Amino acid sequence: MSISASTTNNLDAFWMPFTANRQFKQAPRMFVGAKDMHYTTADGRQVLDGTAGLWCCNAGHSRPRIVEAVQKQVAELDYAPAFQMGHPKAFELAARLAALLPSPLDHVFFTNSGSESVDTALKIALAYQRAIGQGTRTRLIGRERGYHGVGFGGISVGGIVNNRKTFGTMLTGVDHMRHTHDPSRNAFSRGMPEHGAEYAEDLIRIIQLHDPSTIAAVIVEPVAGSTGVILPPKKYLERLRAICDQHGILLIFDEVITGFGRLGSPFATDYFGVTPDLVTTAKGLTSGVIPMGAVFCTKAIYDAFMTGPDHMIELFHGYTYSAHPIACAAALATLDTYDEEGLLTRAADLAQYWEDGLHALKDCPHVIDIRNLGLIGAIELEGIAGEPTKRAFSAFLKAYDDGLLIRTTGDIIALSPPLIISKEQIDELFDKLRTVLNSID
Ligand code: PXG
Repeated sequence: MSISASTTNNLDAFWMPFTANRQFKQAPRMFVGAKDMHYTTADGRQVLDGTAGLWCCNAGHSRPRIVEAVQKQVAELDYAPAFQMGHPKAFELAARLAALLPSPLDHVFFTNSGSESVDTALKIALAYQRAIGQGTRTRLIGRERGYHGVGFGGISVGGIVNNRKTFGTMLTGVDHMRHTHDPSRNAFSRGMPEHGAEYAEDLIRIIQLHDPSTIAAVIVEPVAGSTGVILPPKKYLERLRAICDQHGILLIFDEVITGFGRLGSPFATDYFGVTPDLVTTAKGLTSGVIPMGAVFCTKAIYDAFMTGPDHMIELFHGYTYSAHPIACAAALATLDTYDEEGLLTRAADLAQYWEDGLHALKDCPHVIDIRNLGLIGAIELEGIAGEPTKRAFSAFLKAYDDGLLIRTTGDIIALSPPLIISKEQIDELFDKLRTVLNSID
């Protein structure tokens, strides 16, 4: 494909999300194709995908089964009303997903993104507490440095300063636990950090401040991604679960990035052996091909709503595109691909190899911490004095020039390749990254 066919000479109109628009428009980076582990750039280069797009293309790119399913579905049933009507694939997908999650997480509410999944889970939590006669429980608790998407619900419980500070007061009645990042004790940990289970006790402080009777739910990412990869200390999530149980508080795991095989188990709830009351997902559900999200809840939560006259709507919530037929077809074909290729557990087989390759970068210039779990990696660089984010962004630009896609947030490089990556490609990824780290200022 020629550059002129795939780019435009007017880049002005598109206000790009989470992007340095002026910098980008001076030197655009355009992808025009993707296959398996690689993107193709507008100038015809192959770029190794070190980030599964944005943590979403877990099955790799343009996988035949998914492509075919989407093509077929759009010609067969393009859209069906989501309210008071159904279509078979929505029920088939919900049943397959419910079987994939550990019991009792056996009901599914469909959305179109991680942000919508978060809003949905928070609303279900509030409405559930009211439905069981606990209507005083209106507070929502998140965590510092948490990322739960960009809706007002998500930024309210989220804890990333730049995502919040310009958007007013957001939801009221929200509080935040402290984050679990502790480089003084845990730097260069391999896998889960040893120290910090006691940070869960911060929830007790918040409960004592507000009284448990005012708190509906706690939401955390089991592994925090967007903030630059923060892993849960050993025993931390178990302790959060126990505190929530003790005080009648619902626990929500935001599995938008950990869901669908990222850690080597289908979900983080399997990996950590801690079962929340609600799970939010998106991204890997369709391997990024069609926007879709899903919220899982326990039977107890679902059943609490199934009261009153049969003809009454039980939950006044939903989206025009909830369980969109094309998204359902993409998700079903994605689950087939995951099954056929064992992708939901493949990261477990690669995790040690990945960890060894990643931690071998410890001696590169500027590296102050390395973190990993499953097929997630993070390399924290020392920021340039007075110019935060600049060093990591230089690494991003250099990596792109060298044929590797990485993500950066602050001065942290985050890696989350498609789950189909080979050992040779893991070697290639870290070789390229070593060259990048050795060449930036
Ligand atoms: N929750 C979590 C835990 C996420 O990671 C969302 C919610 C929101 O999802 P949507 O689909 O509304 O974007 C996310 C999204 C990155 C990066 O590079 C991470 C996300 C999105 C874009 C980039 O860290 N996570």
